[in-house]
Amino acid sequence: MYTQSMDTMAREGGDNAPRVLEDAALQARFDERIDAGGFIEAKDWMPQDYRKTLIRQISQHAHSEIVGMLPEGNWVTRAPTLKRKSILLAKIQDEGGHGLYLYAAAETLGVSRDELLDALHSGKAKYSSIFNYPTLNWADVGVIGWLVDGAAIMNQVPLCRCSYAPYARAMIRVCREESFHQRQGYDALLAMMEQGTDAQRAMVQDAINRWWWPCLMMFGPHDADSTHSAQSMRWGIKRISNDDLRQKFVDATVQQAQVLGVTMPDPDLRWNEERQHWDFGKIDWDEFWRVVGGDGACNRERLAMRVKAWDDGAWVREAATAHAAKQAARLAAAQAAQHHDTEQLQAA
Ligand code: FAQ
Repeated sequence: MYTQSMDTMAREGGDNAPRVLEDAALQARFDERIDAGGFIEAKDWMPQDYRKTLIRQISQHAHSEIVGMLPEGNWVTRAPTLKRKSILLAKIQDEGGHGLYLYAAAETLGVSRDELLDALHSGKAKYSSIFNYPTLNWADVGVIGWLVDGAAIMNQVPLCRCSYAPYARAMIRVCREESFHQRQGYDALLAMMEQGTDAQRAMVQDAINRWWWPCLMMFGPHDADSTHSAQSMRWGIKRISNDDLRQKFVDATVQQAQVLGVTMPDPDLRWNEERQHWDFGKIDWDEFWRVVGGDGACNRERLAMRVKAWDDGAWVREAATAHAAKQAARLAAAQAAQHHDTEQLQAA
């Protein structure tokens, strides 16, 4: 309080010089730490734009995790065996947990979970475009594990070295779990390809044909069209660019597709000896922006489901708040009684 009133007096008097000098010193210390590849903790000073960028990215990521539970949730009651059902349940539960770690990481930046969820429910906040596509058959669940979790890991491993330490720490745990998710997806597809019928093999190929391009879109627009990349890379929030991550994903995935015995729906996909990378075709960015803008196949359904889950859970939040208030009242009464006893003892 005292410091704040001193600040106000300085500004009212028009002498802002000490504050400006102090901010410049803090900024210099922040820049030095970032340039040295160091980490920023929640209590450290940080520029407002750095804080804003992190809140935006971490909350979009958190929303993606919990909206991402919905496409697979669609298949829990129809999983082909008990084993696959329990694996799927555990995976979906993990995604919910990732959302919680990420909301908690965003909260360390001074924003409340209610504000973040309100932005999601009102349609203001973005979440990953990939979760606005439908899951039409069981192979879609395997493909989500293999390709969607695969793309997520490719993007998230560098985030374990993000300059904002609470986000980086959350990502370490998330990546460990995502790598299990990817393997279970690949395993489910391998079972269909190696032990399945022709119809089941056709289902796998059909699912890959529908998910391949949307997965490439997950990495975001080309570097040249990416609003935030340059600054986020300078701040060490993003360590590898959208296009480089997309290329790494294609290079890793094409080989896995060959082992699986499937093809990618891209006539331009071919090995480039000179680049030592796989070349691939043009991404339909009109489709990407249409889906990001809210007009994908499932945008409305996904948002309606999240809002319903929030409304249905109101009684749990109300019960927990009432319980916490009762506990606090009991504690206050006990402390008051103890205080009263002490006073009486002292008076005696
Ligand atoms: N979808 O300037 P950039 C998962 C937006 S988790 C929707 O390049 P940035 C786990 C972007 O927000 C998947 N919007 O942006 C799982 C920005 O709009 P804004 C999520 C997108 O932030 C698996 C605008 O375009 N992962 O899958 C998308 O530097 C299975 C301009 O773009 C993360 O969130 C998109 N795909 O780079 C769960 C990882 N791409 O905010 C269940 C963390 C871009 O200005 C089942 N996030 N936009 O209005 C990131 O790494 C980055 O935020 C990027 C985008 C790379 C996604």
